[in-house]
Amino acid sequence: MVNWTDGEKQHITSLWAKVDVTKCGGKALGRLLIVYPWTQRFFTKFGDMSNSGNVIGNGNVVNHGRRVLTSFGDAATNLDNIKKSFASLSKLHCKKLHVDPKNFRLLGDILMVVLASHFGKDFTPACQAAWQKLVCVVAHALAHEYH
Ligand code: HEG
Repeated sequence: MVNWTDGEKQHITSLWAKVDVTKCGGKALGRLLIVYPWTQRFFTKFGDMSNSGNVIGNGNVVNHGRRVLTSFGDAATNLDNIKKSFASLSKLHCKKLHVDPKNFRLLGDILMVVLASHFGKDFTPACQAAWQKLVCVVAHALAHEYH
């Protein structure tokens, strides 16, 4: 079980309260698909993603990005129960979607870049540290039910 200090909890919940899940979720998934193009293979039904403009403007990417970041937010608001709350999603990504769990870490690191560019100087080093821990814990929880 992961331990969170009061300071970490504070950094995570106060930033999360300001996150726009549509804007940041769409950007994070869009950037994942551009920066690591092999991730597009999971989303062939999203349509044309032949260049970065098509990915960023793609409504399916924005919708799914919002869904993913909203789900990620369940971790931010439920820090002491992350593994349990992601158990069924972990099974889904393993057994049905066949997503390589390395991709969870990649998405987490991309989310960090998106948050940094969105919040600028408000994304202090201490806040970054708390969020880096969170993205790692989420990636770990999502990989937990893999076999
Ligand atoms: Mg996943 C579906 C959450 C990373 C590929 N993802 C979903 C769903 C959620 C979710 C909530 C909908 C589940 C449902 O329909 O019941 N995903 C989620 C989180 C994270 C993540 C929280 C990481 C933080 N997903 C992720 C990554 C990939 C991926 C990195 C692939 C590179 N997810 C994926 C696919 C689907 C979902 C292919 C199904 C999309 C669909 O068919 O609608």
